[in-house]
Amino acid sequence: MNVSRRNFLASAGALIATAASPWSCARAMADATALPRPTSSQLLWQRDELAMFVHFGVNTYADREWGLGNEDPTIFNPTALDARQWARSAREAGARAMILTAKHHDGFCLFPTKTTKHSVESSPWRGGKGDVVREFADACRAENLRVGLYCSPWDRNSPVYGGDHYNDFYCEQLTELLTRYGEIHEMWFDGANGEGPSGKRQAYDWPRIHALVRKLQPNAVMFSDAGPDVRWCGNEKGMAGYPNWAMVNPARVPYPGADSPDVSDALLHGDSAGTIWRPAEADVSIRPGWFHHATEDDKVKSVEALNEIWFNSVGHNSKLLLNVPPTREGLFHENDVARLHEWRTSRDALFAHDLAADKKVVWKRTGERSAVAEVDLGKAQPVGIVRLAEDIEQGQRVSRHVLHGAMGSDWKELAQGSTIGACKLDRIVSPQLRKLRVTVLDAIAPPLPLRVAAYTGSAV
Ligand code: FUL
Repeated sequence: MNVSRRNFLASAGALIATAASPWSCARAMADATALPRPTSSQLLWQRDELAMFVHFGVNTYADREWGLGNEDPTIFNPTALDARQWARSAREAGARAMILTAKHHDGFCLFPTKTTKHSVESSPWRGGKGDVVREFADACRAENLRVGLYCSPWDRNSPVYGGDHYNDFYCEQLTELLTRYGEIHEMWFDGANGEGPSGKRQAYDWPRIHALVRKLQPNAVMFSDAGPDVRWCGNEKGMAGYPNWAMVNPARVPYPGADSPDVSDALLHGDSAGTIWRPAEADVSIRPGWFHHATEDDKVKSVEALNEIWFNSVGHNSKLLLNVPPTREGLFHENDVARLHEWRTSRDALFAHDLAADKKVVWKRTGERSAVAEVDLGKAQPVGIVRLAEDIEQGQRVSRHVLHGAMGSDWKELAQGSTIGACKLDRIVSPQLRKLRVTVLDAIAPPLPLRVAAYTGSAV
């Protein structure tokens, strides 16, 4: 098994802590007209902020994280599957998209397929006539969520895996998934890659796979460690790096299956000099595992832990993909549903009222790559969270900034930072404040007016 990604995952936590200094020296000024910019699909994707991940399949019944590929398909038998319950919980938690594991590494397909018998058709569920992907897609649309699908390139069941025909087999599965279920917003390509049943590893034909997705679903974004549209944030803790640029240097982030050098820095931080817009997606499970295990029912992450993840993912210019795994019944567990509700209530309280919403942000360029934004909140009040945003449609520019607050003319430093991008959240400790000032100290292209929001930030 290729363990390179696994080893990398293990070390990712440490890497976050020792990330390159955010104050590292400024790059040469970029040509603003040549700055990478997001496509409309990437913009839509990022503005969702939160998507829900759903890991479900034979692993749910075998009580495993990685199936071996030889699981008996008859073990798949949800007694009360209700995709609408998943979608409702996701929407109520504030998610705007949901991604299902249509096929995990074990090769079992949650949809009927011409490519293999290793699917729901060979299970007793709905008499072998069921289609989880169909129920999932319908439920997402009913709850106003965008639909995303995960189809593992690594397949431990397929007899053709590791040979010339696997790319045909995989492209046929993708064609089924991308032509039957309406508009797909995100296609998720996992980075884990090991041997199939023949003992061989597979060389994936990524150019062919990407061209197929583009042809069948031109508005979908494709995720993998290396994109092409959305990159992995470099760990499975939901913690984006900081600084975090939406741009990358494509030569530094190889596609899944390729033997990768140490790509941690490139994934965690992106690259201020990168030539491609490829923002980071931060994935994490609400429980220790990606699949449901009854032994983890009391290990659902706390509201505090989820908020910490929020500040380090969405608050670090990333999108958050939070996994909630259905049980053997085919339902989100009541503990997870309750926690999602509590978390939503907490976030609503934290971000209830933007104290700067109707206030003018006075913006002044102070140099080629520096500027100041100042906002008067009208009266002294407690401020616990400041949210900054660049107009990323014009590219990401700010590389160093500092936040000050004042009651009158006595400015106190509240926070320092590097990148801003689509969203930078700072939790600040201050007595009451009347004014906020953001000083852009450096940027890779002339900085553009920032959006500034301020919240009392008291959680319930
Ligand atoms: C990893 C996989 O190996 C896990 O099982 C899970 O699907 C996670 C999201 O990605 O690479």
